[in-house]
Amino acid sequence: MSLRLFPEHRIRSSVSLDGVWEFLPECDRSPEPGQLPSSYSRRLAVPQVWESIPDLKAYRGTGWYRRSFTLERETAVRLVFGGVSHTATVWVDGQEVGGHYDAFTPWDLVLPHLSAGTHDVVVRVDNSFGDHSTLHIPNDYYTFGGITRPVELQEISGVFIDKILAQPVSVRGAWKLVIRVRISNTTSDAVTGSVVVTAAGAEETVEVTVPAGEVLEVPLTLKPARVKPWSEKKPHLYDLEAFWVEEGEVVDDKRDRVGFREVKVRGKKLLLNGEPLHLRGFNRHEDHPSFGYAVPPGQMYQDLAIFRDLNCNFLRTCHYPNDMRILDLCDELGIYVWEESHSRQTPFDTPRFLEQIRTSTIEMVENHFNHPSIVIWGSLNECDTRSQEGYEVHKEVMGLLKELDASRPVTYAANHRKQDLCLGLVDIVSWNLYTGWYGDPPEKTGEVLQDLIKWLDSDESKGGKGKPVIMSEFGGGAIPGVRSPQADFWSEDYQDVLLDANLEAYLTNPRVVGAAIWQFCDVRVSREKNTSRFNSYGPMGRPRTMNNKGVVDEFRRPKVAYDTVKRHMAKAVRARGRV
Ligand code: ADA
Repeated sequence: MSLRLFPEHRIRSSVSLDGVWEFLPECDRSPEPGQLPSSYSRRLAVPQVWESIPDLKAYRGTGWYRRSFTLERETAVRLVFGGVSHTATVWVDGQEVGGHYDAFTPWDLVLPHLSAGTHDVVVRVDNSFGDHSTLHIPNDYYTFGGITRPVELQEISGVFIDKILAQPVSVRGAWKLVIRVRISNTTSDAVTGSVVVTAAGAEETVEVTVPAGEVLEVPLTLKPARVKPWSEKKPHLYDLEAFWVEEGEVVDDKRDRVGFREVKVRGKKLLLNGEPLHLRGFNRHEDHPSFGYAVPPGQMYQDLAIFRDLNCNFLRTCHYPNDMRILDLCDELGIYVWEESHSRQTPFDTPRFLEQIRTSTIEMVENHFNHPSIVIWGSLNECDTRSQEGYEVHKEVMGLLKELDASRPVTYAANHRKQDLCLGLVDIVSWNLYTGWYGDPPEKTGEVLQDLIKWLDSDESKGGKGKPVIMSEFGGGAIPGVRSPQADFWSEDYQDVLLDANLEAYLTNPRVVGAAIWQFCDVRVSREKNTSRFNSYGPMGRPRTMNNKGVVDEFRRPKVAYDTVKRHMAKAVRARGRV
């Protein structure tokens, strides 16, 4: 298994460190203070969550992982972690070499000189709550523990290609790729070489000198003769390859994939390649009873096959950046994605919040930039949009998203309706409305929406006048198997009534360009209550300590509302089309 659904390197040696590692949860035994474990009590799969082990189902604390690897020659190496939940510290051969916070973005460690022979890597993982963690908090999804996404060991040359960022731009019907290649020089000398980039039959070469110990960003533009655009109906992908050449020898490479498409907001519409988009789908947590959020690709594929069976084309990655492999699948299958950095009703008044939300946001955009399926960036789900302090944080994070990527519209999912002070900061207004669940009966859905749209368009001062609107969350709880002829709360029958009314109103309103049901599947939630003043989460409103608002249960078994969703989505496809 690797970090992507395709090999990212032909030249660079890259091996998977997935498999069974030695494991020591501190509920078994703690190492001596300041020492690495002298022995390990268990073994655990990577990637996996430790909650998959029967006596660790609710373990919240620290776990130590260890394995060795062998190098045939002295070389620089790069350890790449797809995701560790939620705080990692890494030692190689007993030396601390780095770490990372937050489960949902990839990160890497570069070790400039390792000798030939066998080396030892130890990873301490912590999924506890506390001041050290402002994004992973008691919440309406579970914070699992473990090395939860793939790990790769790469042998790199002294100078290597760190990233390729490629933005497709259409100019009078022709396409170009505006590219930035980041070359990292880990040596103590300046190095001169050539960057060669190819895609869709076009090629460009630039000669550069990378200063010692620095990362150089090399801009270049490719102008392919002819390409087929990317869209839901025709998701054409092209290989993008970058090579680093020194004295005529290709010493490093990096591959990605691109799709030629442009996303724009024009008035009240969201356009893909100039055509109006209508987004229809779900909020999907990365969660499964057997894997936690270490969901394997086969399960990702089943989930998207269910989206397709339900005539859906839209995935909101609530509430954090997703595994790059599901984004690869969305690229291949033509599923549109709203990806967001990690936050849900997150208090802003904690010491490390801004630092941690900035890192989650930067790492999301810089690692997922090239995915054509991502059409919207988001963050700050249901955070404080009613105070000046909250406005300042929204201004910073929405501004950061725009600074990192001016090519995609930005938004946040809001729940403060007419008290929202931040709508001027976004390109798309997104509302989480739970008509039929948190207030008002289902039959009031259309009325509540019309009243909000009227308020929004009433004057510029609201900040959202004339902007596209997405219904980013709506739905209700249904405990699997609970039936009720009178459609009582928590029955599958009531969820069916509620979604029928919500979908009828939201999918047919021309002012609404997208609708994401809350939520795809039932998911595990925290046992702990959140006691901050900005997050109202508590497990007592969550039967089974699950969020039961899925249209399928946690094992992806359909509930009664499944066929109602399918019918409404099919009607929307007929009425509003597909791009
Ligand atoms: C909010 C929140 C979701 C989920 C939902 C619910 O809209 O954004 O994460 O908690 O409520 O199920 O109540």
